[in-house]
Amino acid sequence: MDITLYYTPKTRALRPRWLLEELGLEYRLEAIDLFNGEGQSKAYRNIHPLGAVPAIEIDGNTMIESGAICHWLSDKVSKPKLAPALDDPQRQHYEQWMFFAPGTLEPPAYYALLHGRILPEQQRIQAIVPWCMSRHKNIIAMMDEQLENREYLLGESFSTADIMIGSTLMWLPEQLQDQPRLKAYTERLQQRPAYQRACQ
Ligand SMILES: N[C@@H](CCC(=O)N[C@@H](CS)C(=O)NCC(=O)O)C(=O)O
Repeated sequence: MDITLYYTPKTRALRPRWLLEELGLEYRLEAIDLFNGEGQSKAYRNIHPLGAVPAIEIDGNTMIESGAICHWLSDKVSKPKLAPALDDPQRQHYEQWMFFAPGTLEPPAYYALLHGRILPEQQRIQAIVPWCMSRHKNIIAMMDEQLENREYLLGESFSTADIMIGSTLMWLPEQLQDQPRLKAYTERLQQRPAYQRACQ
C-alpha cells in the first residue's frame, strides 16, 4: 500500500500513526502546521475539506476521521490482527470500545480542554469545564472497573480499540490519578515501541 498520513503532533493524528506503527506498514508523513493556520490553506483543504487532521491517502484514495481510518485499516490488514473477525465473539466488545472512544469518552475530555486551555481566553465558556470533568470522571470510573484482570480492553490481546481509548485517556492524565487500573493501562500502552515511535 502507498500511504501518506497528514499529521500534526499531539493531535488525533497520533491514532492512525500509532496504528501504522503497530501494523508495521511503511508510510510518508506530511506535516501540517495546524497551529500556524496551514490546515486552512487551499492546498490542504483539497485533502481535508475542514482543514483538520488526520487525513490519509491510501493508494490514491483520501480518507478523513481518525476512528474510521483506524477501523478500516485494522480490518484491511490481517497481520498482525488488531481487529477480531466479525464472527469472533470479541468483535462486539471491540466495536463497543471503538465507538465509545469518539462517542462517549472523547466529548467531555475535548470540551474540558477546549474551554479550559486551548481556546483564546475571551472565547472560553469556563462554566462547562467542571461539568465536563465530572462527566469524564464518571466515565473513567466505569472503565476502570471494566479493566479488572485485563491487560487490554479485550483481555490479553492488544487491539486497535486500545489505540482509540488509550490515546483519548492520555489527554487528561491528571484524571487518572484515582483510577489505578486505567493509570497502569495507559502506562503499559505508552511503553509499547510502536507508540513511542509514533510520538517521535
Ligand atoms: N473527529 C475528527 C476530529 C478531527 C479534529 O478536529 N482534529 C483536530 C486536531 S486533534 C483539528 O485538526 N483541529 C483543527 C481544525 O478543526 O481546524 C477525527 O477524529 O479525525
